[in-house]
Amino acid sequence: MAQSKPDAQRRSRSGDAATAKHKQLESFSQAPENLLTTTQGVVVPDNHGSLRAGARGPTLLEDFLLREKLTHFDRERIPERVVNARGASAHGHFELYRSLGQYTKADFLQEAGLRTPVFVRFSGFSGERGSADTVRDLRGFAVKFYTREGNYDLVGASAPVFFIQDAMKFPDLVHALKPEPHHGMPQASSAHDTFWDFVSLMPESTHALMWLMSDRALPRSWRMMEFFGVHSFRFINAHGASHFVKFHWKPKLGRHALAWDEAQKLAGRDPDFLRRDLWESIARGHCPEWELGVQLVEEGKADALGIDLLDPTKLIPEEVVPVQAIGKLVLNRNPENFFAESEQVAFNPGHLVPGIDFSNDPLLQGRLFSYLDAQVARLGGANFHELPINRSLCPFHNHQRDGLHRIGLPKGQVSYEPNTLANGSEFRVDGGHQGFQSHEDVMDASKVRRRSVSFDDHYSQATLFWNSQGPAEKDHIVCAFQNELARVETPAIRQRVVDNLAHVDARLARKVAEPLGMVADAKAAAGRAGFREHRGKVTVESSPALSMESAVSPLVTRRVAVLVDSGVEIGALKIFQQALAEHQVTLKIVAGHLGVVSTSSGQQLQVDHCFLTASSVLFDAVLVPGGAAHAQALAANGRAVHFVLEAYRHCKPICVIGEGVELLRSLGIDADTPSAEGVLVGKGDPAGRVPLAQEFIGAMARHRHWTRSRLDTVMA
Ligand code: HDE
Repeated sequence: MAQSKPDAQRRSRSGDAATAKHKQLESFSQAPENLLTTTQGVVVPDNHGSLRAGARGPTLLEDFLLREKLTHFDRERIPERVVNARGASAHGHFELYRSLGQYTKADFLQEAGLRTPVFVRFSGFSGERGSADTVRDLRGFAVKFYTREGNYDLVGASAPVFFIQDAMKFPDLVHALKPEPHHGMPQASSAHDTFWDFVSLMPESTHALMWLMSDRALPRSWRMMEFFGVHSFRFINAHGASHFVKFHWKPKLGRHALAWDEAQKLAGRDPDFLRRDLWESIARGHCPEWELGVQLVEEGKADALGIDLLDPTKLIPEEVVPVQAIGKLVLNRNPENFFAESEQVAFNPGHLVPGIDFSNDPLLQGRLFSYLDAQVARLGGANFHELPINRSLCPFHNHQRDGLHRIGLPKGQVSYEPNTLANGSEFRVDGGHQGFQSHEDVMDASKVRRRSVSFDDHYSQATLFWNSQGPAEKDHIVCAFQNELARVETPAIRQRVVDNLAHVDARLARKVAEPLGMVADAKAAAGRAGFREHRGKVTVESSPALSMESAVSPLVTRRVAVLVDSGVEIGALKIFQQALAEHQVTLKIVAGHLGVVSTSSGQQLQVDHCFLTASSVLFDAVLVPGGAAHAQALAANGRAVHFVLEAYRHCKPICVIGEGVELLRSLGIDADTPSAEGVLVGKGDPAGRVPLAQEFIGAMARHRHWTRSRLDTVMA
């Protein structure tokens, strides 16, 4: 690449005297953009061929242009993250709604309206860097707040609970989940023997498994996901008083899932589906937003809750401790360089600011070691904090020095403390009351390698999650367990899982076991090591906040496919376009070919996508306008038929107008039966167009109509 102008200008300004050399550099900075140089700035005369002994002879070792290019290329890859390897990011800000001074002295949480710059990375837990976005997985949501007191990282996930209770088990969990070591399969999938072998022997994973098998693991968009801080942290106020705090990120666009069949097809159609969705929405100015919420528990009242706040397999039901919204996160700028920002960003739950502190959660405590260790290994040394994306925006000063890839230029003689040489008077830091003060926890305990008995309840919150799901969500969970276990080759592993499920809910276990040809036996699970009969205090029987089913939410950025062929009647289409534009919905015209199609009134309609590339899984809803010739042509087009059937099977809103109804009839879909919920038919008469468009908007606000029955009979 050519030397960038700002770099060259900076270099030219560094020499004070207006010497001949200075002039020469200035003129270099105006060199054409397409001038190619080596990394030393030497112009490359020809980038198409190496230096050879004769046009047909061997390449010469002295060709430093070739060697420099290949040497750099050979080192372009760095190790991917050992977990959460696949992800993408965005810049934005966090704006505080009201002062939290009562609870925490954190500077960025004091002043209502204060905006703190953030960088957020979304990720999938299990897949490698090149895996697909829409696989069934836990998702990561890591937020770096560039505060005035230093960087604060909130490194969270799409479930409020995790699979294990102690950091000691993390490598085992990850080894079991990742591709099996002998053949390196399967990629980005928990549906294999080693994963279920491990979790079936670790009943503490049951609650997190319920989340992984639920719709939460198949997001329609990262922008439509709820995220959590998982562990209990502490807020510490200016007087040293402590509250336990659990963090929640609530999406403004609501929480929505893909159908399982759709997620699998999308992994092939567009493996970048989620990162593309984020990128495109920000590029179009639809900036995703989340509210940050906190559940606060006074330190002295934690025991009365009956839920051990140090156990990361437990949540606090929102109905027991309400979530208070404290501010909003807005993502409004795409990164400029994927590697420099998304790949090199280094998150660490140990990046804290004064006023926020850890709890003794043994999983969190292990993370405090692991992240820094991982960054040093991945980013090649101790100076990764100097990379632009990791640098704090507030000034920092210490006496760390040297190391691989030192970028800064620390000046002066002094790199130790205390000293008098730096500015002539003594500089000493000892035991002051400024800066980060760890919460003064009273400790008087024996050194033990043992878990608290309060961690023994492995099932009651898995049952709470199950009880809180709607009927369709329960069906999806059952199907997910069936699907995963049907791929497990060892019958004894399948049996252990269904036996464990019998402790969550007898009906769930029975339904999962049926197609596997098994009978769930709760007593068998009870006899195994790791099983504990202990059930904690039941705080609530069901928590509506855990269900996503009844969510009605804004339509902003949803995508509608309009299927057309020659002779399409566009009177109604125009009304729909207007109505949907008010909700910032994107309409795309899909036809048998690109270019234009002729409408029934002889106009030319521009086509956005043809059936070769447009699949129903890339859209949220389908609209088929009227027009006799157009409807007949679509009904005879296998790809159009498949498009509608698939959208029906994935429970998406479908609206057909006028003769378009022929298409539905030919597919055997009767819009009048209750089972065809979300399928709308309009006559196409001018008076009915506006109400029909509104009805369609209402159906889209529901996102999916999961209650459609007998979906397995649909041929798509
Ligand atoms: Fe992580 N985790 N983790 N983790 N984690 C990493 O950090 C680790 C855990 C999470 O976008 C690694 O830089 C241990 C829980 C996210 O860059 C690594 C334990 C939660 C990301 C690591 C956990 C997370 C990571 C991989 C158990 C949900 C991606 C390379 C003690 C709250 C951050 C790296 C990004 C990444 C270790 C458990 C979330 C190896 C040892 C629980 C979102 O350091």
